[in-house]
Amino acid sequence: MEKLIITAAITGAEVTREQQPNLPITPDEIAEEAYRCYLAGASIVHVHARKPDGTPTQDFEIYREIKRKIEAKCNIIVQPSTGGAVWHSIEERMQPLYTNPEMATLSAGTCNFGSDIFINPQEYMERFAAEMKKRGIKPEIEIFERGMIENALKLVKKGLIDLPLHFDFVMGVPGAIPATINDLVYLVGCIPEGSTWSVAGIGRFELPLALHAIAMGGHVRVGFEDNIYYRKGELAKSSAQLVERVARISREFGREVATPDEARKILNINS
Ligand code: KMH
Ligand code: ZN
Repeated sequence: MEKLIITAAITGAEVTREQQPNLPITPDEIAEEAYRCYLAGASIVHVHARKPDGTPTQDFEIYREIKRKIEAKCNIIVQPSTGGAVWHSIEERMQPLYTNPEMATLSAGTCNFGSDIFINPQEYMERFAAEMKKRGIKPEIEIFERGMIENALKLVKKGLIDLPLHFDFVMGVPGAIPATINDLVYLVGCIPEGSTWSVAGIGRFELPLALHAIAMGGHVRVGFEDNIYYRKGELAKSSAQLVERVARISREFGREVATPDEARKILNINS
């Protein structure tokens, strides 16, 4: 089986310090945690920027500083968010692309997001995709609902993204696709042959879905953006602790963990 790519989603836009005291917020904290996740076995770090007071921001300068600081420490793939927070404008959400990362997220449709709406109409998807294509950035297609796979295929037809695609199934967001094994198997069956995929299970679904992805030949995303607990009632010490557990289980299962350069090969990222 292909080596396992572990993505560490270390900050997100929603989690607060009140909920998770070890949440990295400043560029220094984010870079330090990205490095710890790299040492624990992550080959991609999914990043969201925050202002010093913890407010989510899509500010270009902050993303550039985060990227520079992570790259000074290790060769992990830096994957900024174009999703931002639900209230960010398209212009704000585009900003991290201007730092020319190797990879970035591209959410493939609109969905409920708790009591909010995560808005991704056709125009947004096309603008993100076109900018990524222009800059040679590998999109990670974020799938929160089944129909979003069709939206991604439409972008392929329009020549805005290229096969093979890499999908991330974000499962268990309240109001979007539930985090069941049946739903995961169904989604995997709906993507084009030759695609790669990872799964990000939200909250208590993170670990069971990760275990299934390891066995199914998919890849895994863990970290405070998706889940702040190590086990029921016990906060995780860090996202690196969550990465370390998945790496350990995968190796025990007989599936080695990919280095960043191996992940680049698997994902067809030419750097
Ligand atoms: N924070 C969510 C509204 C992404 O990073 O691309 C969107 C999100 C997806 O986290
Ligand atoms: Zn995100």
